[in-house]
Amino acid sequence: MRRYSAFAIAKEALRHNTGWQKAWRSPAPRKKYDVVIVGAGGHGLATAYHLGKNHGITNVAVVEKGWLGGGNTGRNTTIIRSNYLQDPSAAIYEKARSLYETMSQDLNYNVMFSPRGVIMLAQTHHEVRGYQRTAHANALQGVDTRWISPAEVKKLVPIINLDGPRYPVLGGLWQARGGTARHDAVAWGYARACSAMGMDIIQQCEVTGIDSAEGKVTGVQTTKGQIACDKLAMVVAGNSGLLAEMAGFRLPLETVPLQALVSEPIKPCMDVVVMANTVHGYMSQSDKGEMVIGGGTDGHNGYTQRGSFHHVEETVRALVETFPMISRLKMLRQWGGNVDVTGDRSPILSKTPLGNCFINCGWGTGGFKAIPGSGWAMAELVAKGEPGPLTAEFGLNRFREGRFIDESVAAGVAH
Ligand code: FAD
Ligand code: PYC
Repeated sequence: MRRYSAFAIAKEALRHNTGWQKAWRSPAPRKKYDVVIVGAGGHGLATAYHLGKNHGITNVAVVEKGWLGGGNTGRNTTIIRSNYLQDPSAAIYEKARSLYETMSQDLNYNVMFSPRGVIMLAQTHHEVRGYQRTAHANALQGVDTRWISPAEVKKLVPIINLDGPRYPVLGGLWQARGGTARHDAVAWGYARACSAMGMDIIQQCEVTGIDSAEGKVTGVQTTKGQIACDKLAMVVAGNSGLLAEMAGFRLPLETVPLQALVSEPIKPCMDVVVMANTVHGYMSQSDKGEMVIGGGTDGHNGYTQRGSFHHVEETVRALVETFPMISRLKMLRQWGGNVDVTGDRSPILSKTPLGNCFINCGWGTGGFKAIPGSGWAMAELVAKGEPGPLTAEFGLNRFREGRFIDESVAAGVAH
């Protein structure tokens, strides 16, 4: 792989950009791989990357039914934070956040990580107590967050209205090192690095069946033919239930639409991310100037990668009290994804009833921020066949044993 650098840009400028290579190869599938990963979203690609980088396993195929990053990874609102309540969550999300800090250098690809800070507003007394508790938990976990007063909120977000008649701002949970990153670039950067390690990323290749014998996976049936493998990792977010059904087991999650929208671009007016969870809305400003806005999940199951229009209206209506200026903005575009939500709002990184088959899912409305940590942890699980420190608590068995990791508040987005 040719490195991207200032020198490479200058050299290409002199020869009219004729020397750039494709960022990744698009090979036909081989007959067999050591590991097949289903799903070329951020989590699948990060798993492949860390299999190669941390464990030296490069005979890997990442099989994608559409185009890489075309699932939730390319549809999310890119908020990165690690201010969760429970210790296992703080560990994996903080690992991820710290990996985001060096991701552009590690991948030699600019993922535009912008640690601009994230505030979760407290707009009820219940939320004040909840976020103060999270701040204490985070202090013990080594996660850098703190409770801030309404005056500090106003200083960070001059456009905010603190004195809404229904939901005044009573303070907030502030994570200065949280922020955003360019979602497509995360997928593209991993894809390029995986391809350079010799891995095959096979797009337009849907897995339609799973072959097994004597309790073990032997391969997958795809729209590009049968592919044999020694190990299989399912990393398909909102399609996890469908893949599990092909493999003959069930998952404790449901798939629901989650939508977002952007306004027309305006001048810079807000340089932090604000989440207003009581009213189910959140907002940041993109580098292009659009206000990026999202809300809670739609109230029905769905696989269509779009949501219902009334939800857009409800989200904007909820935010207008706290951000009156958005009443003057036009919506530029709106889209939806399918998120996989578990009962305790925590992910599943787990062995499955099939011996050499592993699953990574259940990130729900909040998995973009987790991509590098999840890839790191999932690679360890697949390579060693047993959970490591970051995945130990996130197994499927927790639902049978009642060891839930309740993150219904820290998940941030209502579902
Ligand atoms: P995906 O990116 O969905 O990748 C799974 C891939 O599997 C897809 O590309 C799909 O095509 C492929 N696939 C499925 N079935 C098959 C098959 N049979 N064969 C082959 N391939 C298959 N998280 C945050 O942390 N911060 C946010 O601000 C945030 N905002 C969000 C806003 C919206 C509107 C949405 C929808 C989500 C948001 N999320 C956010 C959640 C986040 O996007 C997801 O948790 C994360 O992207 C999941 O990544 P993934 O790689 O697991 O899944
Ligand atoms: O998990 O922080 C999050 C989030 C914000 C918007 C959607 N998910």
